[in-house]
Amino acid sequence: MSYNKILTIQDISCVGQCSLTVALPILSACGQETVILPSAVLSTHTGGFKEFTFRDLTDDIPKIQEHWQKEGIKFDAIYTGYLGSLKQINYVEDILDTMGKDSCVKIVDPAMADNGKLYSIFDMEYALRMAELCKKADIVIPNITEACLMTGIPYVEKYDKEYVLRVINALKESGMNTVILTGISYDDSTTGVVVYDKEYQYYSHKKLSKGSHGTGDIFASSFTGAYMSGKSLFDAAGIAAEFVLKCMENTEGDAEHWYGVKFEPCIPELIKNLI
Ligand code: PXL
Repeated sequence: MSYNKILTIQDISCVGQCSLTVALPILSACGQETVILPSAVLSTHTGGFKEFTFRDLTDDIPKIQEHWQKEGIKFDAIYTGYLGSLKQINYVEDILDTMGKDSCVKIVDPAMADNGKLYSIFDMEYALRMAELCKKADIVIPNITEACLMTGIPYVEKYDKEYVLRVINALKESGMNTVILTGISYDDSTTGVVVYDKEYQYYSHKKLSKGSHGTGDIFASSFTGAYMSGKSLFDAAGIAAEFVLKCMENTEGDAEHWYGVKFEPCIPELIKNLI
């Protein structure tokens, strides 16, 4: 299993089991050195809590980058998630351009929308700017809502493989590299992940009746951890999909835990699948 220095850039939602509070433990559990760059600190995530606080750390980003440059710090992988503003995307673009080793793997999860809607603080200008950032990545991990927003293809709830291929082709034609499209479901009992490097591959598994918050971040983090530890794209996507399913099953029926999934007890299972 290879050991890498991975930089992940996303917010800290103090409560809510998403972004950095899942990326850091999951990447560490995958045996990877994890460097964090918090884009903002929020009291909670924005998906259902009211009156959350938001401390924007945009202005700290170039100062932190400059210090790392002085120290000669470079990364084997850079994985970005939820970002707070257009200005942050500009800074992150520069980090992708300058802070990676020659072999650096750049992974961008647009983390801006789900279920046909943008998250509360974003607008279409942000979505289109995010599409530009995605073109700098080796691997992008959108869900179908994010892919539709970035391509202008209307989002629909029911679709077939032809529609999914149209969305992926539009992403690729716009200049994106490997696409991992999450939450792709062709029937009521299964869902899965499409991995499109040079051809269409689909990993499908059982679908639960209800979606959960933060699962996109858990998928992207465990995918990044598995891929950087040496798994193939498709195997890493499968490991991440099974991990997300396990975490959701572990949370099902706990109404008080509406804001995220109880991923921590499932970490040993994730590690087992990496060996
Ligand atoms: O899980 C994505 C995410 C990350 N960070 C914050 C969010 C969300 C989704 O709503 O609000 C702050």
